Order: sequence, then C-alpha cells, then structure tokens
Amino acid sequence: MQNKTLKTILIIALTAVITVIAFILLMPVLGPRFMHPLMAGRMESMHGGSSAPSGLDYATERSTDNGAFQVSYASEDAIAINQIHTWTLHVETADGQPVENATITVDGGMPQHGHGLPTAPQVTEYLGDGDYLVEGMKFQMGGWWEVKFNITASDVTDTITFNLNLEG
Ligand SMILES: [Cu+2]
Repeated sequence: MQNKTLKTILIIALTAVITVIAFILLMPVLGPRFMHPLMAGRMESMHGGSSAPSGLDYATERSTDNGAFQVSYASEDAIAINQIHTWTLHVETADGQPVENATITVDGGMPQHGHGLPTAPQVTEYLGDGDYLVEGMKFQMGGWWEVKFNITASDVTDTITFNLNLEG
C-alpha cells in the first residue's frame, strides 16, 4: 500500500519534470507566445523594442539649450525608415532675425539603444533667409531618436536636440 503511493508520487514528479524540461527545450520553437509577459517584455527591450519615455518634447521648433537661437526643422518628405532624405533647418536669433552663414554640425542617435545615426548628415548649403540644407538624414528603425545640432554664428555657439518618435 505504502509502496504504491510512493510509486504514484514518483510518477507524478517525473511527469512534471519532463514537462518542464520539454517546455524549456521547445521554447525557441514555440516562440515568445507562451512566455511569461514579464520575460517577453525583457526580451523585447533587449532587442530594442522599448517605448520612448513619457514627457519628451517632440516640437519641430524650439529654442537652443542656452537660448541663443530659435531653430526649426522640416523634412523634405515624410520621414520613412531607411530612406535617405533632406532636412531644411531654419535658424533665427532669439529676437527673430535670420542667422546667416552659421557653422552647423549634425549628430544624433537612439539613447535607449546606444547607437548613433547610421549616416553622417551634413549641412551642405546655406539657402538664405536663415535656412540651411541638411543632407544625408536617415533613420534605420522606428522608436525614439534624438537629432542634435551644434550651431555657431558670430562667435556664439549653442546646441539643440530634437526628439522624434518614428513609426516602424
Ligand atoms: Cu535603434
């Protein structure tokens, strides 16, 4: 009698262990569908799927960090993932005068992924009236991007960071 109970317990325990092992072994085949939601979330953030922090300013017109310039950007086309495209950057003084012949450098990346821009965009032309042509813009994935400009004009240097949240 006691022997039989022991046997039953052993069989149940063995079945449980085999089930768990089979589940772990099959996980790569089954995919993340059956994963614990918490684990799936961690996997996603490891692969760069994390969402942007809340409260980011996505304005396309902003004041530079020290208030020296008022800057806005416009993309020539709707921004599409993996498409090289052109921006026009408009730079004004704090009191609204167009800034002529500034020296502008471009930088950026995805803070949550630890990578920069896939290209090295450059301001290639001054278009007049405070407008600057930015060539070589490209984003290779959706999510939160920062695009930073370093602007120097008349011995004044200031920086600005635009936030973008791209679909894709
Ligand atoms: Cu990324």
